Amino acid sequence: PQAILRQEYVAPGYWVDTVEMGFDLDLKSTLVANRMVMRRNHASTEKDLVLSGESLKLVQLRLNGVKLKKADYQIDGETLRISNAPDEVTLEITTQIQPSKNTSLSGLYASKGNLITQCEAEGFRKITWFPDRPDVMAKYTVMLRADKKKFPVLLSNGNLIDEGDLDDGRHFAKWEDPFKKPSYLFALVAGTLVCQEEKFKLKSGRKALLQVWVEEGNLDKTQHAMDSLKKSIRWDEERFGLELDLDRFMIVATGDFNMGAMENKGLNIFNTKYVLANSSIATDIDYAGIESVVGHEYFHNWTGNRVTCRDWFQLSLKEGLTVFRDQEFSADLVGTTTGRAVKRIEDVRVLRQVQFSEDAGPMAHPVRPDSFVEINNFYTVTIYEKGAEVVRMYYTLLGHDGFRKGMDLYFERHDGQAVECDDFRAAMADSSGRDLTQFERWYSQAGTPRVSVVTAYDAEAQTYDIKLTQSCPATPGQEKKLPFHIPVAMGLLDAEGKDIPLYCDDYPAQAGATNLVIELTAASQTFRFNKVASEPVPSLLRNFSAPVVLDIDYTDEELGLLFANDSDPFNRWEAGQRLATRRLVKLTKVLQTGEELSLDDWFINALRNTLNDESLDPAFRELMLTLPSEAMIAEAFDVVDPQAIHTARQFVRATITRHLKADLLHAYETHQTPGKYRPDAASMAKRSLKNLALSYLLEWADESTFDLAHLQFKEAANMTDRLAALAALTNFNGTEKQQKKSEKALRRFFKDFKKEDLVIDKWFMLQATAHTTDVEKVRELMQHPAFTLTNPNRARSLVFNFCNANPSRFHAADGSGYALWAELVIALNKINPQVAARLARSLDRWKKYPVGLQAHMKLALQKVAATKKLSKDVAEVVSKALA
Ligand code: BAL
Ligand code: ZN
Repeated sequence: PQAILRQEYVAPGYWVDTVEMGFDLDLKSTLVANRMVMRRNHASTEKDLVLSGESLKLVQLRLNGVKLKKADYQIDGETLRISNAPDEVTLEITTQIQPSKNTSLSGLYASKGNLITQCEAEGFRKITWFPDRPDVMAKYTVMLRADKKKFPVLLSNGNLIDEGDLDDGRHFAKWEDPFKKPSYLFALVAGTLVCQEEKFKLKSGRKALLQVWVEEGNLDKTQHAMDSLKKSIRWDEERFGLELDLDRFMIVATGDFNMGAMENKGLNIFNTKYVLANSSIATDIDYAGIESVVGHEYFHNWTGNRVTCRDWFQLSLKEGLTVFRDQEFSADLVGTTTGRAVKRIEDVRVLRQVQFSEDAGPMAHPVRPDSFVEINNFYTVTIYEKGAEVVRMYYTLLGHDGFRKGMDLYFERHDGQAVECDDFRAAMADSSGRDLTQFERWYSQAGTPRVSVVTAYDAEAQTYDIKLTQSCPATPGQEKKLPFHIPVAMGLLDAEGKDIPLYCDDYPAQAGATNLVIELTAASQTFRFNKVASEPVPSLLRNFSAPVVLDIDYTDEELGLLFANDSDPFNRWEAGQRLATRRLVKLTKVLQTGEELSLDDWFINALRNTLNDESLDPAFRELMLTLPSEAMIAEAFDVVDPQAIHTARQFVRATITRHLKADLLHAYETHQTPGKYRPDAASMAKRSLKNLALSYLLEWADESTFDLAHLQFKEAANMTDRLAALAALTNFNGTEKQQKKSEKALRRFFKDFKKEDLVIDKWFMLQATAHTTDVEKVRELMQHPAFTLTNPNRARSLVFNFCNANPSRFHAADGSGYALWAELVIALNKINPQVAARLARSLDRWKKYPVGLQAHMKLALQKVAATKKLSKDVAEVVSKALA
């Protein structure tokens, strides 16, 4: 398939001022009438009127009132072209579509008898012929007509301006969106739904109607989403001075959704996973996820909707910025310093594990890509999470107020426009008076930069030099990289672990500060610190101030000092991760030579001290005690041995438990949360430490710990505790009798929650990620009546989790995991190309494995590549992997 290039952007030949749509809705066949008032864009080199369409039956086409004959236009694949059209055009198009046959979940599709749309990025063209590109912004009026019994609720963007009954049991609703928008923000929902609603007073005094729409029977699960929405509205007013611009804001939940949620103007459509919660079905992690996704979609109303992207290469303009905003929202809601750090650590873990890996593989691309075959493949962790890191670096460089000034200027300049990443950077530069020219490389160069550190202390002169040298590995299409502008937040610790005042030659204005942001802009730079009385321990990249790998040779003692004392909680955690990784890597290598494994007491004692340090937030202690994941450990190797990594990590976990059993039991017992379930930060923190302790306790098994988990499973008053106990039981390597009990618990869980799709997803997920689950077991689970590939959540719960989160089983030596993967990618390709392409990415890093596994993986990739009727989504992923 043809790649689309950023450099070949051409402005649209015609603008669309207004769109009037009429829908005669039906699951099997929906008629769509679309009347567009268009005018020539004299500034464009494109002289034709060009529309996009996909899977549409064209019923009629009229231009300025005259019906067009076949000879008056050309259809070539997905493009409809009218040459020699006048400057002012009213185009009327009627199309027929078949929602119930649309399994791609893009465009207009059916979900449990309801009709739902998903138009980002290019789904609107599956509804009508349209200049379906984000720089064409128009005002929409939408008339929805449908059978009143089957579709009692009819929703679209903006305000409801009319509704009523029609003949034959049908009814209508007319919606008008007062804001012009790109077609990807169009939405409609029709069906049987109920809502929780509330009037909410905005800062200006205006009242907005807030609604959360769900299937009948789910109204007891909407309160948290509603609360999150109100918090989001308040936060954007307070932090960024941005108010909701609509009189009505709706959220609709559907169980059939490709993504997490979608920010359609005034009518957000969500995956049920990010709406439905109550204590019996949702875990603390679900509660936090809902809060952040509700925030994310709401924040898009300004960063994405009011100011949108000129083209899809600029996707990170809205996504990176909005992720940064939702991260800050969640952090502000917790409020405390360690609470913020916990959130930061969780975000960085995802970045490192998933984005760094993407950046090192065949799909590596810059935050602003230069080409794509299928834009849906570019809703990536690079665009989102690395994009958010890029925005965070402005924040670090310009400070809280400086960043806000930049945001204000961005909206002042670009409200109502479709713009580029460069425009955002210009707003940040112009508002602060800073030269951010070099900063552009964060958008144009792919790959994770490495910063290496060499230090030199001169006791006589009392100077301390930190030499930073940056490099960035080659990525597909980019051999050589130029230096990045890297903010390095840092401090220096004395022998007691206290921050010392900093006197850096390059930053005289900040003399005496204990925390400084030094800026690395050259390939190599030395920063001199004066008045340093004794050799310090450097704490660099505090709060993870840039998305880079920091290569620094610490001794265990230095890491121990940082782990116990660093005033920056992120770097405290980081020191612990370095200590653990060092040991895990060594043990993995020892395993490969067949020598005996051992773990030093010094490390175990450092963990013991942290576990028992009651002055520390339990959520922070949970993070400090959690070992790097198997995927993270794999990143430390050129050639990955998933089995050895798994065994090494299990050995460390079991050894920690053997030594810290009493401490873990104490933590377990003293962090209970009796009484009513509360999803507040303090209670969540307790549960996280308690359940971590439980999972450790079951690593060094005996009757009492098994019974502890079993009792927790049976008596849990909330899903967080129930699922944690069930996970511990499922992974427990015990006697036959105990295993029978664990299996019974799994069956019980299924029976108790069989009506709750989101809980059944968890049931599949637990088994998909269990150490005991091999390929055969996954095949068996796929035969379960509750399993289906057509529902993305269900497919992800079993298949994606097995392929991506159970490495030691997925990478079975006989290649059976890859054979299963190929079958499933091919099966999903027919059903839902977007979801198939996501699964296809599980083999991205195949060249990192031993040659024996590589051979199996290559065969599996080739099998997928050779499949007939391969979607361009999957074709792009596997062809890049094989390149
Ligand atoms: N725009 C797609 C879903 C999201 O990022 O909010
Ligand atoms: Zn987004």
